[in-house]
Amino acid sequence: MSNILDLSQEALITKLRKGDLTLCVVGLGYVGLPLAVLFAAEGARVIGCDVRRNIVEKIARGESPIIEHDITELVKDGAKALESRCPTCAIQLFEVDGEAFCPHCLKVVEITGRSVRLTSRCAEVNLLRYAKPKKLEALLESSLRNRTLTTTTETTRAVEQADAVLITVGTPIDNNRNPDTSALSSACIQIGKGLAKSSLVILKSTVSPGTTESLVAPILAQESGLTPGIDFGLAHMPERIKEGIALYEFRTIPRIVSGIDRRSADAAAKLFSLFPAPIYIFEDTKITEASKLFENIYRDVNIALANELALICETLGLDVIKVIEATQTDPKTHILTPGPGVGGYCLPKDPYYLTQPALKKGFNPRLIHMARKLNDMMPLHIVRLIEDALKEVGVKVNGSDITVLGLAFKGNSGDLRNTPILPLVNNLTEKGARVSSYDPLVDIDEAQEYFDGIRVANSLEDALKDACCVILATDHVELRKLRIADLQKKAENLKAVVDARHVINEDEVYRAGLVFRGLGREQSRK
Ligand code: SAJ
Repeated sequence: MSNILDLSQEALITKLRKGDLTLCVVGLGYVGLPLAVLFAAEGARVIGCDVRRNIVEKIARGESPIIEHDITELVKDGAKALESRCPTCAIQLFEVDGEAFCPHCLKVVEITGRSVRLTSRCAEVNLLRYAKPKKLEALLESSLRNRTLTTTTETTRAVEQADAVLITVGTPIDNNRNPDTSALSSACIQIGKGLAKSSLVILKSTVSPGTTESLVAPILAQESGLTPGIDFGLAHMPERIKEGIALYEFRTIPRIVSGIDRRSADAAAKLFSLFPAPIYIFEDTKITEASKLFENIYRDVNIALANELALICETLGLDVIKVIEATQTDPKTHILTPGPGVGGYCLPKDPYYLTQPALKKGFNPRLIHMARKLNDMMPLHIVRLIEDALKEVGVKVNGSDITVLGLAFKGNSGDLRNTPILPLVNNLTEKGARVSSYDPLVDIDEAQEYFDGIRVANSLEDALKDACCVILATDHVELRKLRIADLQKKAENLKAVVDARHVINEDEVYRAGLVFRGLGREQSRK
């Protein structure tokens, strides 16, 4: 084994590409798996570890449990990378045939001077992306074939061979919203037992400030009998990638890193210099730990602001998206998009990794908790819009047939974790509605298990056949392209349409003689 802590950047990268360094990635989830595959694709010897045997076996067969497209492929298809960034997700914009678009939001962007305006129009070019094979699976398959990537459930045995260990396990919250670091602690025990002298451990999981020094370092030291900072390196480098564009963002998004000493931080920065993204080194692990939490809190609070503005617009008879589009022409103002709630693995729980330690020390954060509450009540607000629409057509929720289109927690993802559509649907079924659903991107069996009180159809036709009311709940490209005439053809009893994602043109709905309700829009034209 090499002493990865003292290699020059050039020597480290050369060894890595030649397969002379072994990396262990502990936790093969939405961050760990694409990261393991990308390192392996660059030639590194990677051992992916996970305690979930079914996931390890699935990956070993070349099946990726997650969908990731490589948008750098767009460039190969003739797209031009622009200098401007998307005002909503900050990703670099691209242009094809004179049309600028955000490859993450999948919307057309208008750029005029310093003003970058994300429109609600769907970018045609994204069909290119969807026509391609699942890129992560292609990379995974070649890494397995070349044996640059292997997988195991035996973390300690894998770590014994590793020059560097990347920890990418989940850090959830418990029922009292306190950070639950049990998975992290047990990963550290397994890692500590196999940790070799002169190796480097990089914590990538999102954690409360102080965790690297006060939880990870002592466990690793106790289990290995080695001294952190002397016998092995320990760094913290939070991950900023977004699901769906992880392969692109791993290479391009700026990173921050810190270590329990400068040598650890430097070694981690050298390892990640394999990717072209800039890396900023900070002196204290608490800074990078807290910074990751600031980023996600900023996003959650910004979405809560957008949601509150949407509620105000409904009251005043304004269209919130039209107002936000106007506001975005000011380069200093970036308001996110209102929606039926905030889901996914990170945003609903990360704020508590900062606020709970503050609460324990006597400070009660108000704004951050208020934003969480507001975002959490959005699914019930959508139910109110549904009830209101049904009332206008003289139908009671109890006994009505409602079809929900889109179940995933966000557009163009098949991920159901913490999806706000679950409380929305549960509330409708509690009120006696018969709910059918369709989502082109989720795994049907998984969705049926998750949404056990409703019917998860395997086609749009099947989901719509009895619908009296249709809810647009997730803004997948496929759903954004739906026309009201199509819906009416497939749902003969259709009376009302409720749009929680601002994907429907309400004039079309009214022209079709249907009742419409939309989040953040003028309510009823009666
Ligand atoms: N949402 C809105 N309006 C918006 C944006 C999002 O309602 O304008 C909703 C989505 O529908 C979804 C939820 O918020 O339900 C979260 O979606 P997201 O795209 O904002 O975030 P994630 O969970 O996919 O990823 C976030 C990102 N964090 C930030 O942008 C600060 C990502 O960069 C992080 O790496 C990730 O959390 C993480 O792992 O922490």
